Amino acid sequence: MALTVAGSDPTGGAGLQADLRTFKAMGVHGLSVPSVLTAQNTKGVSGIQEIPSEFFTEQLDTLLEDVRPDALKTGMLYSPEIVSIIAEKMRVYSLRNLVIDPVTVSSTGVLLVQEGTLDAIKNVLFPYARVITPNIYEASVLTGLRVEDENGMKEAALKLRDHGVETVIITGGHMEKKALDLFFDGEDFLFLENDKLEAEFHGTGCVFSSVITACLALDCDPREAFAKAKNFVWNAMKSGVSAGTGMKILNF
Ligand code: PXL
Repeated sequence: MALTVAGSDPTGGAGLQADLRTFKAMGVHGLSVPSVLTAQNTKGVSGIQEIPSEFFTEQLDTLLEDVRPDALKTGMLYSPEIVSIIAEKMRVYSLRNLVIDPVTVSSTGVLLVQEGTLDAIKNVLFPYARVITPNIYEASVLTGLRVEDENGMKEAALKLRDHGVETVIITGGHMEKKALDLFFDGEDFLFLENDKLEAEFHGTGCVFSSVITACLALDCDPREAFAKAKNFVWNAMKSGVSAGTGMKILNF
């Protein structure tokens, strides 16, 4: 069983709905706790409504008192308060196999976090993480480095791992020309590359981190999970569909 703590995306292309679809495709039962709701379509996000923190806490406590996930992931968290609550529950329920996708902006450029949220994720939640999956933009914001090429990715991975994270995966799908992802577990740097696909896609980061979470729930190691996720997302992008008139969503 895998748990996603993430934002709702009504299109199903990203967020909690995409995470649950991915868990299902990986053969893992999906648990879910929404942290925030969005109003959006394939063209963009028009509104954000946070879940009140008391009710967010109640959702987590009620679930976790009874059900134990084998792995969990976080997606859009929105506020520093929500981040602290998750860190506390990691401790109280001795949860393991946490994957953090430090969601910052939507594919259309809308800011998906309140001020201070990314710092809270870095300082309060990273120490509990088995795997983190920032893209190059998020890696830049988190480290203060300009992450634009292979060397920048390596430097950022080293710096990010210092926050107590076991494995850092930086996704480079937003780089020019190639889609290059970096895995770093403190010992080996491992790059995986694919050709870049032309269309604009929504939800690639969510699906990527969900495959990793499902793999960890199934007892794979992070390196195996990385290769699986890269392949899964590539295939799902190649058969991507247009649900509306905006960005394509992954199909799997
Ligand atoms: O892709 C990042 C993301 C994550 N979670 C939610 C989103 C988005 C992008 O729009 O809406 C809920």
